Amino acid sequence: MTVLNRRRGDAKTPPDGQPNRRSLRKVLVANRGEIALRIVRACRELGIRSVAVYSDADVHAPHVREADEAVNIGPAPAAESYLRGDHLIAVALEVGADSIHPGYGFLAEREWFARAVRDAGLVWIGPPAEAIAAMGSKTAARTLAIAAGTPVVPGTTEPLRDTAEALKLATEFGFPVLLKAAAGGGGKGMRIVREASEVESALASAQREARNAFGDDAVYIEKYIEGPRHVEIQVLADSHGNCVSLGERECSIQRRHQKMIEESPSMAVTPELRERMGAAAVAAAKAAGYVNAGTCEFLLDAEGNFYFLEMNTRIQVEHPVTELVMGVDLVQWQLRIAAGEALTFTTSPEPRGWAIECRITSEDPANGFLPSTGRIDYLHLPSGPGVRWDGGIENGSVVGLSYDPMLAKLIVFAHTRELAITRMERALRELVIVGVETSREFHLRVMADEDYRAGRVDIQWLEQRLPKLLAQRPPAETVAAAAIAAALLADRDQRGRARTGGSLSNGQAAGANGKGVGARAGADGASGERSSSWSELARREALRNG
Ligand code: MV4
Repeated sequence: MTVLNRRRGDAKTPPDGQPNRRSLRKVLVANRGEIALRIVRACRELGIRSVAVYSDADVHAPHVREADEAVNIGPAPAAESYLRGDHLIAVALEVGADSIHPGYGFLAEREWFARAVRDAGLVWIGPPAEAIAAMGSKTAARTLAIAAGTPVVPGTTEPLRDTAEALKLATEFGFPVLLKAAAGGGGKGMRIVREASEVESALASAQREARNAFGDDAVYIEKYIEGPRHVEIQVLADSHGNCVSLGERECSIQRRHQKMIEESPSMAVTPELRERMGAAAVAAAKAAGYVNAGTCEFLLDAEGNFYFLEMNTRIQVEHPVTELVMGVDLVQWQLRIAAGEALTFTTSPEPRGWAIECRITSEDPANGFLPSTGRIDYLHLPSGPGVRWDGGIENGSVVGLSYDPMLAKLIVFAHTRELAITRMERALRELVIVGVETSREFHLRVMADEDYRAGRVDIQWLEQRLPKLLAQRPPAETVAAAAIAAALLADRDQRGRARTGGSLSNGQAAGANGKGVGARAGADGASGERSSSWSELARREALRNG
């Protein structure tokens, strides 16, 4: 294509020898939702222009409004919009962007995209394509880690040839073993094997699943580690050879390989262990020629042994907990590193205080975490001391099924873990989302759980605990709030304004402090007349149902 208005960054080196950060002038943000907004905000703080892209489903999305410019990139399905790398590069060149930030998901860890961005003369705000490729193959990543002296789970670095070889190795490592897809991630193509008789069928099904999911049936074998925690180490590496670790994140609270709650630091990590895990992560990153922000995932067993699993070559969803306890803006650093700046610190900071993140998703925990859709009819965000909201929704946002159900992240920061939990409970109570089911109530129950409060968690904890968590009766306030939500929507429907579609039936478990909704409705409504009758209706409805 013909490239018009193409502007390159000056990339001048000022007298102090530091490349000028203004060598990034305009960033195309190749993502949506909360992370797109997070990147737009970092750009604004650094004086860099931002260009949002949006599908037809995201015309009114906050990231579109907050960016300096925005370009429509096609229909709602990601395959026809956010995943069209060739088109995104063409758009970047057309609008005179000098760089692309991929966020997480979508194209963030596609080697070919990182390469194509670079080949188009644009700056890729992420690690080199070669590092993405090296870490993309789990067996190649293991080979790198071993060479770097980073501990890995006992196992192979070559794909299994056949059942006989698998049997021989399983016997050598001892059952149980885990078969894993070399191209894997997210648990696909993974099989636990507890005895010799299961090896043949487990290998066949792991290979079949790997071929279907990744177009590559290579499967390797590891000793299965029982009941570990998932602890990951954040690293930042610049293009001048500096690489630092930024402490750990405890990510054990997950369901079906989807993290739900993360925190930093981890209860299970002592300063001495942090230093060793940090050094191991930095060694693995250096072996991969890593530059920019990245994360090494480890399993940490009950005896304090840690094993490298894989490296995520992107900014991660849960990066804010690290930002809060380390006092480092990771997304700003991604931009500054891509602009050629050197890190201004070369030793790891000590974590200060405690941070917890809850992922607010449009899923219904009471209904098998079924994705919920609808219009956000009412949104009230928590605030006050130590509260951060990284969100991609607002009043009126329509939540569909085209994208990931994560709507936002609620992150809190406090002096101690106990105070952080209390603060998270307080913030979750302030949060009101009416129109779609969300994970809010689920998070409140975890915060109240005695195992969670004691820090007694591992990667199996949540799935084992779910029946107990879900069996609880909803607190009275939730029932009252559901009544209020129903009343608010009924009132609006009655007035024939802002038709709410299917959200009336959806609004049921929208919950929060019932009194609060009623009181706030008065301040939020467009006219005094309407809002006073809202709160009146809501109050009567709550009294009737309570
Ligand atoms: C393991 C493991 C136990 N032993 N490897 C899951 C996805 C992929 N990232 C690696 N995974 C695991 N690898 C050995 N040798 C347990 C898991 C695992 C897991 C890891 C991290 C977070 C959640 C998990 C849930 C189930 C299994």
